Amino acid sequence: MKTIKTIQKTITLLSFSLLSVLSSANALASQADDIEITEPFAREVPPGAPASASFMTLENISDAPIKIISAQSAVSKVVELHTHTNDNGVMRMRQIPFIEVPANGMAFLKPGGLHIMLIEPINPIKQGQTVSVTLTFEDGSQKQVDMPVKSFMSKMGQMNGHSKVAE
Ligand SMILES: [Cu+2]
Repeated sequence: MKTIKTIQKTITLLSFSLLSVLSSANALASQADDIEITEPFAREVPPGAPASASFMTLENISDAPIKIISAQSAVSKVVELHTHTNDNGVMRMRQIPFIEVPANGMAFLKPGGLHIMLIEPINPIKQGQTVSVTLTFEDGSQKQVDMPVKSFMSKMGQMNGHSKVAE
């Protein structure tokens, strides 16, 4: 009898600790839940253009940094995370392995800076359309971002001499 009681006690203790593990796991939001996105937009590109890009402001409401490790979209064959670097006065862009949003901070994806590159658009990306880009975070959680397509060719034209900057 004594042995059975001990076993029962052990099982009770085990289930309690299992419950507390489960509930603490539930209390942790996914990284996708901790990221708030404002002002997303994609860039209009003419038919036949090799690539477009999408931009947005990301806010991390958690107290740990969060990384976007990849992005997907049905509008283009390849989607890459990019940044721009100033190479002796020449702006160049390059692929990066992740985009980090600092703890309780923000990341700004904007022309000339960080952006999500939409390479080889399957159809022309035109002003007035809505484009969806899905972000994948380090913990595997995902967030779909629906964004309007905006044209800012005229703005680019005003950037004399720098209008060759490709996004
Ligand atoms: Cu790029």
